[in-house]
Amino acid sequence: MPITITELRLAVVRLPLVHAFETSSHRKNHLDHILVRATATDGARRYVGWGECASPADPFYCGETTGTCWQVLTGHLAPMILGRPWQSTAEAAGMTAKVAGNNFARAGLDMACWDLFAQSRGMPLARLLGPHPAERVEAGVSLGIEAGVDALLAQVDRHVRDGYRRVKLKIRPGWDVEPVRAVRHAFPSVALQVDANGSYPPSDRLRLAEWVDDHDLLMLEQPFAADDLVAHAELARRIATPVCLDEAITSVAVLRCALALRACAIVNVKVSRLGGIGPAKAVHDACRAAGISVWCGGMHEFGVGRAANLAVASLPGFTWPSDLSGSDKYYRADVVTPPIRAQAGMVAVPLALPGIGVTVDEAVVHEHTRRSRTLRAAAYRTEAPEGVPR
Ligand code: OSB
Ligand code: MG
Repeated sequence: MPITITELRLAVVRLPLVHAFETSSHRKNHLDHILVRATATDGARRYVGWGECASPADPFYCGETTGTCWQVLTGHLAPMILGRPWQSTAEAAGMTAKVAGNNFARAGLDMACWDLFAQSRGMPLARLLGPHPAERVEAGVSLGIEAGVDALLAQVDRHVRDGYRRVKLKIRPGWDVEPVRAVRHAFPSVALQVDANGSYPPSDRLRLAEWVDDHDLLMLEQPFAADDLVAHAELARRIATPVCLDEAITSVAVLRCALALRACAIVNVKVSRLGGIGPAKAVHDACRAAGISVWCGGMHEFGVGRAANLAVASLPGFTWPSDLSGSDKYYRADVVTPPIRAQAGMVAVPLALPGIGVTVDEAVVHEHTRRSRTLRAAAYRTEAPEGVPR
């Protein structure tokens, strides 16, 4: 029976970070993500599905921000889907297909649709995606830029002691070979990789080629700007360390360009960056067909987005360790129960419940909500006013 979304409740939820996170472009002490709560019916039963827009607040990772996601969700995506029945997640995605770009905004709604659909089928999301989901995914930590090498070594030490076996370091010009050498020296057996978030100019490729191969790195992620596939291809020819693309891969079509140019050997699959679970699975499938390995990246998701990431990461092409950590690496209190935790460097895929497989604690959501709005199908023009519920 078709599913119709009757109400969408959007909330900007702020969670403080346990430890400030700095990348090549910005430093953060808290994150504002938009939670999407979709109420739907299939005629017989009522469902509540959840999604998360994990957009950074500032347009440094990509062009989107929390503000643009809010605008696009409330002004465009929500009106396109509210009150209109759909039979499949592809049909639901098709309803908003004429919106160009805005993948983070789209991902929040797409995730909620997959949650609703999986619940209506009585299936955990991971099982809906593939017949043989992995029961657990290899975890990993992504460590930000620290004030100095000693502070970074302390962070690596803490997480290795917690059981994480794979560590990703953020690098940028001026913070690269020295911290990487120090971490490799202190942790000779840790699986190590680096992520530059596009911070190197293409003219730095000879300098990069001089040091990257000397530290037994699993991969070098996105050294150059998102749209500079040629620079990545030229570097990939010069170094033995595999080049991985993150920001660059925004669709299956761009992935095909990257593969045609041999710009990468590995792809970081992110549900948020790709615009949802459907496109993330499509990129996984295309990589698998092309013999390219993938792994699951993240955007510091709260429990909702993290659960969806875990379901996607249970697909068979995810062969490298992920950026999925226990939520306690980021947040003191998360918005879902049971809390997502890493054990001995692995995170369990939620497989016990239908849908995304975690329960949202609405009291916690409410407590941390900065702004909210409810949009309804039947009375769209008389939607609830915007406000902070308190
Ligand atoms: O480039 O992978 C990235 C976080 C925010 C923005 C970009 C990135 C990241 C991470 C963190 O590396 C991954 C995570 O722990 O969720
Ligand atoms: Mg990255």
